[in-house]
Order: sequence, then structure tokens, then C-alpha cells
Amino acid sequence: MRVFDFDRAIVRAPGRSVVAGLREDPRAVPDDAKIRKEHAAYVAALGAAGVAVDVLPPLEAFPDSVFVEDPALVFGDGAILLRPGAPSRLGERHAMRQALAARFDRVLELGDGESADGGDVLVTPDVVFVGLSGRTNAAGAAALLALLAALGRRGRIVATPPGVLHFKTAVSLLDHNTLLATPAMVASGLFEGFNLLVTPQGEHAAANALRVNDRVFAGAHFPRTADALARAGYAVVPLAVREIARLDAGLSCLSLRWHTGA
Ligand code: CIR
Repeated sequence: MRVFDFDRAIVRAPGRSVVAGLREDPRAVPDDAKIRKEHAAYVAALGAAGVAVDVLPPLEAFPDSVFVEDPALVFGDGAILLRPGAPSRLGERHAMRQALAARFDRVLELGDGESADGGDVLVTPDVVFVGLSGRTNAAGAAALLALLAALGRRGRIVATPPGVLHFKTAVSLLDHNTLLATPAMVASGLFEGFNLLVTPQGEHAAANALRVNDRVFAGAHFPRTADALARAGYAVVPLAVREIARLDAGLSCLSLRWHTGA
């Protein structure tokens, strides 16, 4: 199964309302012009990696809708419309349903009471990890496993370490059997059989990196992580996401990615 070979992606342009997005630290006020700049560079980097990117229009009524990873999960042969666990984000589903229907023959959906954010879903070649979190509840995770099975994928429900927003805040896939993970995630013991590259002290927020085709997108403000990735042989694309990080977000959350026909 292709897990980081992508030729298509959806992103959503940030609206002016993006500065009102959910964030843990109310003092970290983001600047919308800087967010737009970071977002544009991210879209350009996807294009440079060989991905055809559809930029959906901003949804001013939904400040966090720029984080398209959370309301959906996509594969080349089908998509799943999720139900974001934050009440202010649930309404993103309507526009996302239309976006998926226009691009995928098969779209499955979670039902009422079943919450799951795409940020809690880590797709690896053999198993799709679904992290329980403040956004993904047990009913949502169980329902998601059933929908994954319908798409021929095996899911596994796991715990998200305390204190992180999403499962993938703390871990990302670097290649078919290597993960970048925080020490807490490594200590969870969930990843038997994987090689683990641990985020350096002071850079645990770098764990949300993004493998795209032959390269790894990583936060530009995490130089030690970039060095470690480069030493391990990865082609690192440093991207500025400092402003986006003020909204508790990283690199995976800004796009939905897939490979047509796989
Ligand atoms: C939220 O709290 O929902 C947004 N401010 C950030 C979402 C980040 N999503 C992700 O990492 N998948």
C-alpha cells in the first residue's frame, strides 16, 4: 500500500477568521498575513514534490477549516468523512463532504456521536493507528476501524500520550518502517517492529513532520531535528510553520493527500 507516494492533495486557503482558531495558549495570538505566507509556501512545497494541489476556498465561518486533515481521511481508492471532536469544527463536514464527493467514487461516513479527527490517524503500511484523544472518542475510533476494514485496511485503537492534542502531534511516518516520535510516544511501546528516530530535547513539537514522495517536510524552527533527519538520509524540506504552530498545528494537518488509483 502506498503511504507516502502522493500525486493529489486538497488544501483549504486560510480565511481572515483563521486567527480565531482553537489554541491551547491564549497568549500565542497568530497573525493572519503570516499564516497565509506559511500556507502558500506549504502549497508550493507540495507542488515541488510532484503533487497536484486543489486549493479549496476559505470558510470564514470555520476558523480551523484550514486544517483539512481533521474532517477526513483519504486513500486512492476511497475516502472517509470524519466527525471532528471540537464542536466548533463539526460544521466543516458539510463542505468537506462536497469536496470528497467531487473527487472520490467511494465516500464512507462516521455517524452521530462518533468523533474522530484525522490528526489522530497514522497510516502505516500494515496498520492504521487510531489514537484516542480529546477529539477522538471510543465510539468514533471503533466506527472508524469498521470503515477502514470496508476499505481493506486494518486499524488499531491506541492511546494518545497525555498533554498532546492529536496522536500525530507526537509521531509521524518517515518511511515504510521508520517513525519520528517524541520520547513519550517511544515509551508507549506501541511501535514494535518500527525503527524510531526520537525528537531531540527541546524539539518535541517537531514530531509532526510529513513524508511526501522523496522528501520530508519539517518545521524550519527545529534545526536539530532537521540535522538528525538529514544524517539519517532523508531529504529535508524545512518549512516555516511558527505561526501555524500558534494554532496547535503542524505539517500534516494542512493537507489531505493521496495517490490516484492506490
Ligand atoms: C484545532 O485545535 O483543531 C486546530 N487549532 C489545530 C488542528 C491541528 N490538526 C492536526 O494537527 N491534524
